[in-house]
Amino acid sequence: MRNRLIALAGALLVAAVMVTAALATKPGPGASTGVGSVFVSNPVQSLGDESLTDQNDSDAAVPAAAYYDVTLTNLDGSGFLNGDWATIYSSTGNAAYSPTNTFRYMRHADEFEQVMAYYWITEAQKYVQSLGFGSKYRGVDNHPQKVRIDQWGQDNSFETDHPTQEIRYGKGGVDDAEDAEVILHEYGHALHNAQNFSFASEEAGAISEGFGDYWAVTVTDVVAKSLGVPEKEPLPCVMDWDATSYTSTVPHCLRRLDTDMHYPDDLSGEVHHDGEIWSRALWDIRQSIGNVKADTVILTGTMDFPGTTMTAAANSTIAAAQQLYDAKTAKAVRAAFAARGIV
Ligand SMILES: [Ca+2]
Ligand SMILES: [Ca+2]
Ligand SMILES: [Ca+2]
Ligand SMILES: [Ca+2]
Ligand SMILES: [Zn+2]
Repeated sequence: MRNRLIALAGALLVAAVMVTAALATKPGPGASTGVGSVFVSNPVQSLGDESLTDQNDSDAAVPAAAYYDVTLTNLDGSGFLNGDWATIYSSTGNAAYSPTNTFRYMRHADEFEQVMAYYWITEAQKYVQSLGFGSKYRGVDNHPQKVRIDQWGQDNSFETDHPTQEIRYGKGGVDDAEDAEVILHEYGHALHNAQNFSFASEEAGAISEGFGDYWAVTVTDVVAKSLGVPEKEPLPCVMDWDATSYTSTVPHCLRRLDTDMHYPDDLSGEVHHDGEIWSRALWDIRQSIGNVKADTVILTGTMDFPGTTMTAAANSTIAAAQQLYDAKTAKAVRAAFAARGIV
C-alpha cells in the first residue's frame, strides 16, 4: 500500500512537472506585464542628434543610448504582443513572441516595430483613460486596436476601415513604427473613428490630421517626462526621426505645431497642410491650460463631430471647456481658436 502511494505520488509529481513545462512555453494568463526595448519618442528627439540617418535599417545607424527599457502592460499572457488595448499583426517577418514577456530587439529586427506599436498605443490608451474616458466619460477606442506592420513600398502609414478597422505602418525610409510620433498620429485617426467623427469634408480631414500631429506630441511628451527621458528637439517638430528620410532642413520635421497660418485664408485644400492651422490652435490650448485639461477638452470637442467645419469643431471644443471646467478655461480655449481666425 505504502509503495503504491509512493508510486502514485511520483506519478503526480511527473504530471505536475509536465504541466509546469507546458506553461513555461507561454507566460500564462496572469502574466500581463513584460519588458520591451523602445525609442522615446525617437532617437533624434532623445539624443538631440539631427545627423542620424536610416542607413537601410541598420542597427549601427542608431546608438545604443537611444533604446530604453520600458514596462509593457495589459498583455494577455499568450507570449505575443496582444493585449487589452492593442493587437499586433505583422506582414513582415516573425510575430514577436516571448515565453517570459521579454521583448528586447534592435531596430533591424522586424519585431522592434511591433514592440514600439504595442507600447505606444497601450500607453496612449492608458493616458486617454487617465483623463476619465471610459469611466467618467464615454470611452474612446478602449478595445484591442488592430495594428499591422506592413512591408509597403511607399513611405506611408494609415488608419483604415476597409476591410477591417486597423492601423498599418509602412517601412519606407525610416520604418514608420520606429518613430512614436508616426505611431500616435495614426492612432489619433483611430480615436476619431471611435468617436463617431465624420470625415465628410476636407476641413474634417484637416482637423483629423492636425489632431494626429498634436496627439503625437502631447502623448510622447507626457510619457517621456514620466520616464525621465530627455526631449532635446523642439516639441512642436513632428516625426523628427521618420522625417530624416525626406527632409533636408534642420530640424527634420514632417510638420510643425507652431506655424502661423490663419483660417480661412491659408486653407489650401490639402488636409495635412490645412491641419497645421488646427494643430497650432490645439498646441496653444495646451500651452495655456496644460495637457490634462487641454486633452480632455479637445477629445470631448470632437465626439460625434458631424464632419462640417473647423469653426463648428472649435465651438464644440469651447463648449466642452465651459461644461467640463469653467468660463476661464473656455475663454482660454476660445482665444487659441480666435488667434487662428477659426472663431
Ligand atoms: Ca526597423
Ligand atoms: Ca525601411
Ligand atoms: Ca518612413
Ligand atoms: Ca518630435
Ligand atoms: Zn494622417
